[in-house]
Amino acid sequence: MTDKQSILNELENGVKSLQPEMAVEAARKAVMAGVSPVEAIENGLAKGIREVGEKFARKEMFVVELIYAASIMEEAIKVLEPALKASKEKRHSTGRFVLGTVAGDIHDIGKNLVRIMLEAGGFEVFDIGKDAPTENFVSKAKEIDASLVGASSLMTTTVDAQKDVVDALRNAGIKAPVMVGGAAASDEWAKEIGAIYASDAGSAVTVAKQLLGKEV
Ligand code: B1M
Repeated sequence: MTDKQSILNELENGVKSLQPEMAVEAARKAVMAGVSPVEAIENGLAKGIREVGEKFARKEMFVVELIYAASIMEEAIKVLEPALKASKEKRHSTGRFVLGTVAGDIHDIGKNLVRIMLEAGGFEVFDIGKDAPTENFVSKAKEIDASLVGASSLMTTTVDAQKDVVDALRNAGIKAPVMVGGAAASDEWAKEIGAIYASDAGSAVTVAKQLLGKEV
């Protein structure tokens, strides 16, 4: 097995077998070995947390274990974050992006990755946090004259709040394109509510740049 593959396996296993030392140490190894931080997250840590999510859904894991696995993933991401930010060096402002997780939803690991990648891509990101009331998307977009607004939702029970965000922005006369993402969103859903879908943090940057007519 290649070094890279064994590091990715350790990242995945550290999260899914609830071993923080393994995940954090593997993140350090990934940085030392020059493994792309995006790959370390997507093909390592995120694979582990999704497996935890599946076990949770099958009632093979408790919510405390889900919370613990998420905290392990966050610790390992902290180790990867400097490499992630350095992976793209453009520092001029590509656009002003309001980003949040919709009302009722406290999942923010994916949203935070989107923020990091957008910042690395040169966007000024105004992160309004998780469980963000719809009005906050509108007020922040007005305040900063946003070029784009992004709403993350991980749950089927909160995905409708993405539509609320689009509707509230349009009612307030704000024309900035709205990007939606997260496990509960899809391309079809985005089209239905007048938004644009991005499936992961990398494509969020590509899609955002395309929307603003910037070089990808
Ligand atoms: Co919970 N949770 N969770 N959870 N959790 C899910 C979403 C669930 C699918 C698990 C399951 O049952 N299989 C399920 C939802 C079911 C449904 O849809 N109805 C669920 C549930 C039920 C819950 C609770 C209700 C559990 C409970 O308390 N009984 C509760 C929710 C409370 C609430 O929000 N009000 C809850 C809580 C939690 C934790 C706090 C323990 C933790 C979150 C910690 C945190 O975020 N700080 C957690 C976790 C970790 C998950 C799973 C396992 C993993 C989510 C994650 O971080 N993935 C999740 C299962 C799953 O998603 N398969 C699950 C890794 C992350 C990198 O991926 O977030 O998809 P993701 O982000 C990606 C893309 O989606 C995309 O880019 C990211 C990076 O590539 N993306 C965007 C995300 N946002 C984007 C925005 C964009 C563009 C792209 O533009 C704006």
